[in-house]
Amino acid sequence: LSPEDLHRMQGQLQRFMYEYEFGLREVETKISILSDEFRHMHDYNPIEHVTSRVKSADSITRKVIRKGVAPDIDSIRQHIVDIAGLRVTCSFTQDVYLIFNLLTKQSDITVREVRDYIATPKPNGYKSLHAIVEVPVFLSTGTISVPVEVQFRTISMDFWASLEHKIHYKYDGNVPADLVAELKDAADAAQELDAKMEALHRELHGAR
Ligand code: 0O2
Repeated sequence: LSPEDLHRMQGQLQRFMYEYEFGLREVETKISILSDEFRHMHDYNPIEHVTSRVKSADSITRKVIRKGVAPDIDSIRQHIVDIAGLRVTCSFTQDVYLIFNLLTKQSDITVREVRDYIATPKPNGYKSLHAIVEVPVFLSTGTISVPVEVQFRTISMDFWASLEHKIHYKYDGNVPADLVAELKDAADAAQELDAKMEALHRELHGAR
């Protein structure tokens, strides 16, 4: 590769990553507006906290290899749809669906895919509502449509997932069977807690 080729590739890669960064900012703004509206104009904010990240080049490469995607920018753009990711943690399960609906019904949002791991949890106990949404980003060169993965979950689902992720990482994916079973028990306990807390919350709001 000539220095010019390298320079061109570097520019392409930089532009590629910025596009996801911009898409992420658009969706983040939408969630943050909803959060502020609930906080200031209603008596209750269903959004507890929001985190976001653009997948690292290292992590994109691992996923490209794992999924057998051709290593060129167009194929990666088409097949790796969680390069921009947002995690919205809500108070209760009903809030998860409320915020999901409020985001996905916005007229500039296109829903590309929904995976409801709350209705159908993964065998290990993982629960979350995932949506791949496409958002327009208005650049000087024209409008692009950027996919963003939004994960919606409750505090207890988030607590469970972050511990499970650490354990999964520590054992490099080969988690011992007894730990897997304990994690599944913990997921069931988290679900029970969610149901109890939500019932209390409904009572409180009913009383008002
Ligand atoms: P990271 O580091 O969070 O980005 P596919 O291979 O397409 O069937 P894919 O793309 O992994 O599945 O999609 P899926 O199953 O919807 O999961 C996407 C993301 O959800 C993961 O991203 C995790 O963030 C989260 N997730 C899914 N399953 C689990 C789980 O069992 N435990 C935990 N803790 N998180 C989970 P990445 O890319 O794996 O990782």
